[in-house]
Amino acid sequence: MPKPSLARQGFTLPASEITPPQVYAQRRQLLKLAGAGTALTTLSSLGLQAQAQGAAPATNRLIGARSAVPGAIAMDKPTKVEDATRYNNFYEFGTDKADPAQHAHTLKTRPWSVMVDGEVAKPGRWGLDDLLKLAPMEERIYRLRCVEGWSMVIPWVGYSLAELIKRVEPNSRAKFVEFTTLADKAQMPGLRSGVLDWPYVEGLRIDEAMHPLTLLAFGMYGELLPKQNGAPLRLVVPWKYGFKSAKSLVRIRFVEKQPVSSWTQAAAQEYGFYSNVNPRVDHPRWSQASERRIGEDGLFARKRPTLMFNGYEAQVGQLYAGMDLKRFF
Ligand SMILES: Nc1nc2c(c(=O)[nH]1)N[C@H]1C(S)=C(S)[C@@H](COP(=O)(O)O)O[C@H]1N2
Ligand SMILES: [Mo]
Repeated sequence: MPKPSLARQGFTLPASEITPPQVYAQRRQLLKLAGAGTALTTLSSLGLQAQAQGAAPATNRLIGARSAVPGAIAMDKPTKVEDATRYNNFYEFGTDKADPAQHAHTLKTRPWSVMVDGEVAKPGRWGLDDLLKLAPMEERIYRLRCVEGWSMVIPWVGYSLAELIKRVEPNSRAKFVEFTTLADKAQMPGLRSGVLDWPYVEGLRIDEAMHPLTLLAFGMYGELLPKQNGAPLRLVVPWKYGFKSAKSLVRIRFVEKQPVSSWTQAAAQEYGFYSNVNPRVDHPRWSQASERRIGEDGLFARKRPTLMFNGYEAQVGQLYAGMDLKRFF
């Protein structure tokens, strides 16, 4: 194979803008070795060229620096990546846990953009590449507790949603944030079912959305998000039941009135707006006092006590001071 020129390998591209420093350094090292005539693959350099042209990167790597946000690194053992990518809730691809891994390959994640609008000084449409370089990528190891009674521990890669919110300058009428996710029948076979009103909509109070633990995630386990986990970007709100963590976001809207989430719309008695993880407020049809950690103790064991605010009480308890959490469930 002829040796490509340095320029063709991407040396002249300003890749440091979109690539985390460690990865960038590793790529440069690879490129040097390739230039020196070794048999190393040029996948990395092809990736740089593809990214510069706005196409999908040839590498899935997405590395984040360990987050310094208080509470961002759970000490629990991370769930096996095989479990986190094969046991999913993503109803747009079917309601069985195995459906998303099987069907989400039809999701087209590029080109992708997110409309950020409503009560802000700077509304606009954000392209995925601009979002990827908006703030430094961090690794956050969060517990995720599904309302169904199971939990996982996932090393996400992303940055605080607050980074984006600050840039669009919400005005004084922006009391809540509404999140809307993709609903495209051509890509999502689950939309044929009426289990929810599509698109999937979720909401947060503005102070919840601004909390540093509220994550805009682009990756997990050191790679871009798998489609079944909500590629190319999703919300992760670790102290709330998993359904608040909306996948494959297409719109973030700042509003004055409390949004109606898809789950509240479907069953208001069962899924309130707040949806904070709370072992003392049972779901009308089952207890929320304990949970089964996926990958532990056999499939039907439910032995871990569920923690108030999923274990994030020290960080987020103040947001709900004085509120009756049985009423605002
Ligand atoms: N768009 C969309 N987002 C969604 C869902 C969904 O069905 N559609 N399911 C939610 C639920 S109930 C949970 S528990 C988490 C699961 O995320 P994971 O599959 O990455 O673990 O995604 C949430 N986000
Ligand atoms: Mo869930």
